[in-house]
Amino acid sequence: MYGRLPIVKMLLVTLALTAVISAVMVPINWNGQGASAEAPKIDHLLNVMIVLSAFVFSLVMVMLFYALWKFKAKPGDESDGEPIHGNTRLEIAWTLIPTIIVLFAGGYSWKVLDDIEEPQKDHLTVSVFSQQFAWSFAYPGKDYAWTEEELHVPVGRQVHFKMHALDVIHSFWVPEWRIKKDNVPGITTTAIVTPDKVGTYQLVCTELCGFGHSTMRAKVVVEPPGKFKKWVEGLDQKAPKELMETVELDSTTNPPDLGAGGA
Ligand SMILES: [Cu+2]
Repeated sequence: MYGRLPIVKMLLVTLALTAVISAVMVPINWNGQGASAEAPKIDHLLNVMIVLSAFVFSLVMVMLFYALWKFKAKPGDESDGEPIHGNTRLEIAWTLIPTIIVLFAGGYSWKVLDDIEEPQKDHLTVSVFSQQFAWSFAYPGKDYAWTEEELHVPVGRQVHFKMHALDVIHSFWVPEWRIKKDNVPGITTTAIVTPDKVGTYQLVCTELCGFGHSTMRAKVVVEPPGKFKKWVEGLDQKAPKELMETVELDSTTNPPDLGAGGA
């Protein structure tokens, strides 16, 4: 028989390998500059996932190389392998460990999502309209001041972007904000973002939506509240009737109330 597996040694090697991989991968700035209150939480979540993945990868590699080294047939050994059937301890381990990892990853992600989507009382609502291949935006009050190709938002205030796709599926993404949300014809989806750095960014469509997809961008300006207010007041276009009709027609489905349940 095999004798006892050096489980403690294998585990130590696994942990050491996990530490080495994590030390290389975690310091890398995968998402670039962050410019929202949500960004650090999402970046931290990504780092936690990297460490978990490094652990799983290391565990598999250590067991694979141990098996290759330990159970390699001697030269000239033509005999059959040992007739074995099942290994209860091993099966419990390979069921339990992944279950714990997946439940932890799911629970932690849930907590982060719940956290960053917590609505603030003083939030600003902006309607986003996407169509092949352009973005436009409507602001509340004053008959919905409307603007094309340029989005302004105040710094330090939570914004609820209500998304309306006019033709096919598009996706709203400002890399520095981290948040990404599909715009789906027929329903209203909502992205919740709290921009926390003044600056100019780019809104990118991240859903392949046709020939002009790669050009479907808009300028995003995050500015102090006073400047933002002036800018909105200076807009002279009103949202076209057809656009406001989609707002009424689209059913509000998102974000679903976490924990609301129901059949
Ligand atoms: Cu698009």
